[in-house]
Amino acid sequence: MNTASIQTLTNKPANITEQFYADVIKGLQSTPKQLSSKYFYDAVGDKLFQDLMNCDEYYPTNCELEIFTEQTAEICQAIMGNGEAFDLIELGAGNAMKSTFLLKYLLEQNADFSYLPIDISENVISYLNLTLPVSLPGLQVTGLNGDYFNMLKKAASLSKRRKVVLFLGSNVGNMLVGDAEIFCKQLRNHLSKGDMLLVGIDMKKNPKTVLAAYNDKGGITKRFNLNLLERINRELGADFDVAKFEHYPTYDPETGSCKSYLISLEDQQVKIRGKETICFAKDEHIYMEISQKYNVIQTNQIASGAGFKPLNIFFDSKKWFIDAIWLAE
Ligand code: AVI
Repeated sequence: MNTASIQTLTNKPANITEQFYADVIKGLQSTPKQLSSKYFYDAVGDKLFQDLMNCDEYYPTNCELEIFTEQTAEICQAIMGNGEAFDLIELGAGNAMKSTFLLKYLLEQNADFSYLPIDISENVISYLNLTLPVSLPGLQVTGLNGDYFNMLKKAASLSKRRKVVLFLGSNVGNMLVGDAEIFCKQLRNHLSKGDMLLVGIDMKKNPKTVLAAYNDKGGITKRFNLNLLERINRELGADFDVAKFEHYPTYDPETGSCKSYLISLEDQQVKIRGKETICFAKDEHIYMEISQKYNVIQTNQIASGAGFKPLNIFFDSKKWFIDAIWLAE
């Protein structure tokens, strides 16, 4: 039996907690107040996001899963190109549930490739290192623990093979449109001509469907947002009373912008590390997250603007979600 080759390369910023503290203070001292959704994902947040992906209203995961299970061969043919060896790099790999369908098919086809999952969470990379050898014997895995662009540089230094980057799950939607454009340009700058990006993007659709996904009846999204306040309590010694904040999701069908806020239910003060005092007025909001929705024309424009040629688009059966393949020009 083949065994997977595993390697983990760590590049953790020296003081993650201090960066978290600085970002939180800066965000809560801004007008309007804001917190970065990248901090949603501690151990509790990871678990809540898993629950969210399994809840009825949160459709993006199932839509993308349908694309990956129903169109595996077509996607793999597109990324294999002329059969030249390649590195399959996944940004924010998580549990690699969707990419596992591709990995399995590529192994069955004897494709010459390595899998390099990149994740900011050391837990995630350890989890992949533990589970992938069991589920996919023979897979060459090099887990890269760190931020996307530093780890892409690392990947480029490890091999000169063609790169195929996966950026799934509509993570690009968690950026403002302008930031997504800049991000795609930066991504292109870390790639070479002929490399590919396979990107999952959530489409504009009936506004009620979108809003329900970010306002599930079981209250998981609410807890997911409030968990960031609890994380600030846990890790930065703050005294948020989460019962005094309400989850408020919005969706604007004109712009495709779906935003989540927490609303202060009363005038209140919160202390962080016993030294910073943040004052909230009743009904004041904290901007928590954007989950931007697009149409195909917009996504093609982002691709061309960033130096990619849109090659293929794979839709789910409802046409609610796409996985697009862009070729670096
Ligand atoms: C990770 N990201 C694509 C999710 C989304 O849909 O924006 C995060 C999320 N936030 C609330 N629900 C899910």
